[in-house]
Amino acid sequence: MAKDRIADPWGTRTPYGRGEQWPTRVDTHLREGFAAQAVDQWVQTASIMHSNGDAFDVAVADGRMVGVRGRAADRVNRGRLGPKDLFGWQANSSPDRLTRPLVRENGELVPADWDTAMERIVAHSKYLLSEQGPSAIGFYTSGQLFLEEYYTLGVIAHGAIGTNHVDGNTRLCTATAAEALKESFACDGQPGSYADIDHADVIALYGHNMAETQPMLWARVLDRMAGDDPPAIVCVDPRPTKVAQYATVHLAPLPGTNVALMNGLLHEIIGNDWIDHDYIDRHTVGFDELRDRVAEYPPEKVAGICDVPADDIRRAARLLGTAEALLSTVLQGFYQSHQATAASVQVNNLHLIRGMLGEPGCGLLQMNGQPTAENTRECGADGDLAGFRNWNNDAHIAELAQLWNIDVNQIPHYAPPTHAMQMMRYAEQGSLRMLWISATNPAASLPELERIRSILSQDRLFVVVQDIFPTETTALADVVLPAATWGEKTGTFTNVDRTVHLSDKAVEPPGEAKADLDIFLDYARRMDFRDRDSRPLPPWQDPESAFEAWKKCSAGRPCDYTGLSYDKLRGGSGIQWPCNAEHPEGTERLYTGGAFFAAPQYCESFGKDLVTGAPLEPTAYRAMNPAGKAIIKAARYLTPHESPRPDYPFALITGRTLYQFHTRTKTARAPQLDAAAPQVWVEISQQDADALNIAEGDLLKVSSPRGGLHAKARVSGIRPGVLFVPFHYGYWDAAPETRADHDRAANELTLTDWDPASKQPIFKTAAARVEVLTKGTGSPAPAPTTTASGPLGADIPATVGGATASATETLDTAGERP
Ligand SMILES: Nc1nc2c(c(=O)[nH]1)N[C@H]1C(S)=C(S)[C@@H](COP(=O)(O)OP(=O)(O)OC[C@H]3O[C@@H](n4cnc5c(=O)[nH]c(N)nc54)[C@H](O)[C@@H]3O)O[C@H]1N2
Ligand SMILES: Nc1nc2c(c(=O)[nH]1)N[C@H]1C(S)=C(S)[C@@H](COP(=O)(O)OP(=O)(O)OC[C@H]3O[C@@H](n4cnc5c(=O)[nH]c(N)nc54)[C@H](O)[C@@H]3O)O[C@H]1N2
Ligand SMILES: [Mo]
Repeated sequence: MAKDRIADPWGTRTPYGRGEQWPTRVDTHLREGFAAQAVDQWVQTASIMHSNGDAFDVAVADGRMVGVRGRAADRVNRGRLGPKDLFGWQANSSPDRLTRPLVRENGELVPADWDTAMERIVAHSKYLLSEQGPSAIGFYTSGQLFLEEYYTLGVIAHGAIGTNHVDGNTRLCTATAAEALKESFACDGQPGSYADIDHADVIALYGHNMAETQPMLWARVLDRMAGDDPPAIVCVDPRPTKVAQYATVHLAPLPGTNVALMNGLLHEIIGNDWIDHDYIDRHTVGFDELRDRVAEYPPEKVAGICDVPADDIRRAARLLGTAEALLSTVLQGFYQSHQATAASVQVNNLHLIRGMLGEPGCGLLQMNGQPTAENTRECGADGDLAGFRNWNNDAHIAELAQLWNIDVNQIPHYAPPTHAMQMMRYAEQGSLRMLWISATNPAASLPELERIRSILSQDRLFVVVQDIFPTETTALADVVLPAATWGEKTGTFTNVDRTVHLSDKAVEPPGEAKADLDIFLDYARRMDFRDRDSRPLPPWQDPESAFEAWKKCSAGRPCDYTGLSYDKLRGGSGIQWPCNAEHPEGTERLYTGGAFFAAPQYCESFGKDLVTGAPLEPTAYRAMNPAGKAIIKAARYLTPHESPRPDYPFALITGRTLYQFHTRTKTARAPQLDAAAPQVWVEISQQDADALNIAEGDLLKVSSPRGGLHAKARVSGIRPGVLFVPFHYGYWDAAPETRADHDRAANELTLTDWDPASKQPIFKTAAARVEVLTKGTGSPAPAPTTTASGPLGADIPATVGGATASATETLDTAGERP
């Protein structure tokens, strides 16, 4: 059957009952007028526009992409595709791709050949290494490249150059997921499985708008809701998301109060003795401190802090406390909010005290956001070392030195790796002199853009930007390198629930664009990096040899890939790590039976103080947790650093809409997606709109102490006192004469502040005000009606896609019900 998948992003229901298998539904979209018989080849891949890992095949005809079809055999999506995957691939063949390197001459970026561009980078690197040493050079990468590329970059940066300044935009994204896992389990790595949705009787989503950001995972939840014995849903979000609309209990706390809320829930769960004493005794340390801490947070007190009814807290706690199989997911409403790590750790605590880990339905998903964020972390291309190795454990550094065949002192491990916000600070102060940015657009996505623009445009900072399109950031570069992307190169990546997918090359890249892997390797060869035996470093030359090298690095570590190969990943489903001789078909859940990766000599991290971020010393960790159990860490609620006040009376939050991806370099180039949400807007509650005489569609100025933007008002069901602005809209697609106005991007408003433990910037807690610029613009806000931004007024035309947004759905007849 055919369906307008802009109008209905989630598609047709395939209901199933608790403990049953999720039926398949194969979604296909081909270019308008194109017949499936005319497809030459279907090439295997997975989604690159969210962390879910939805698997599909790209249709190729005459050497061009012409459509997509979900892979029924895959454990993640069983054939389903969301709107970004159905339509987003069109961006690849957009005529304005970067096809030649650019270098800055007399202030202007001009086309150059690869030799010229690369030799500039090499000359600059050599000069800085001899004048100042490795710490003059920094790398800022992504959560959207492939595993092979991160591992290569990590070896070049940590091993060959020896700089500690390596991070990914994962710092903005899932640094808190990683840190929360390290605090509780002393190691990164997602405990849960998506199949836990099939078994859970309660599903709790904390600051996670799954309906819009992992729509096919949400389709799985919707299918459970439509089947026998549906789960209860707990939603914690200040906005009326689709998740909230389906929730049994929706808690809408004031932004930045998550720790208070979590402590209130834990207060009830412990107070009612809904806890597993035996599990706590056998498998955890630190419970007493938690019990004493949360005793200070009775529901009435928490209700006052969060502005949530005390009875709702009790109802939610009862659901969480009495669930037989509880699945929890956590995302940016926690990770990018005040006290990010402390709040996320409380969700881990809830699972630990209820003994709900490692069994069907008892899932804990500290979600990733980006498609390959997991790989940035495990390969050591962010502020971590390859294979979840511990920078504070000399034996782990020695292992890496041996793997890479270099001197142990070449690998920086005198301090925790530098985080992205600190790298920007070093660049601002002048000690960082070269920044190589790959597959991220910081001049739109980092907080406080006026500051970021001034840092990146300094003369003394040499900026290399490796992208596929011209962006706000390429505009500030000294050298721009045109990359080949997903579909034009081969590699692997790993989703939230540790499922590894292979993505094969389907078509040739445009012009002279080169795969990121080839660019990094070309740099290494031109720099003539060598190991101890004078062999080229890194020694591999293509994706598969890089993957084979990574397998060796991962051997014996929690993220063990040794049982995987390109061949094994071709044809069937993705496979979950660890995959090795012991678990040849992968591992569904971690931590079954309370077996953790937390032993002092094995663990990735000794943890940090949640308030100051100070790393724990190895001896202190050993004393606290000699047997390698899970660690229960309590936290006190602290007031946000920037709270609403008379001149900025609103709490400002920023985030996503279903149809757009990040800074829109891809989704703005897919007509169906662009049209569904073409411009920025601001969501405001009816109560606040009435008080300020604001109506739907009025043009507002939204300001914070850092800057302002212009956006039409969407009067929505958002809780009073809170404004929401999507962060997708920057300047690259604005009319050239208006680009310098800097009046569209949410990050003009956000502040330079980060969580003490994870160092993740705080995009979701700031103060703001609104003024009316134009009353009655004659049209509503350009916000979707199908999502959290749905209007309160009934007379607003619904978001639809029309004929070009049609996809076919082939239902598994066994799964179809009357
Ligand atoms: N359509 C789409 N999907 C995507 C992406 C995309 O750009 N577009 N990006 C991908 C990436 S990289 C990521 S990281 C994920 C992000 O996925 P999500 O985290 O689901 O998305 P966000 O919209 O950033 O934030 C989620 C919710 O947090 C709520 N929130 C804000 N402040 C608070 C708070 O203080 N407390 C609580 N409890 N909630 C709060 C917001 O109202 C919002 O609904 O999505 C991935 N999927
Ligand atoms: N205010 C606010 N700001 C936020 C957030 C928020 O919720 N609110 N969320 C944060 C989060 S979670 C994230 S993940 C970040 C995302 O922030 P960014 O990473 O800056 O966003 P993208 O638009 O995904 O940028 C990726 C860039 O890589 C390019 N690219 C795509 N594929 C390839 C490739 O294969 N090779 C190369 N070399 N380049 C490629 C794209 O064209 C694009 O320019 O934003 C963060 N910023
Ligand atoms: Mo993200």
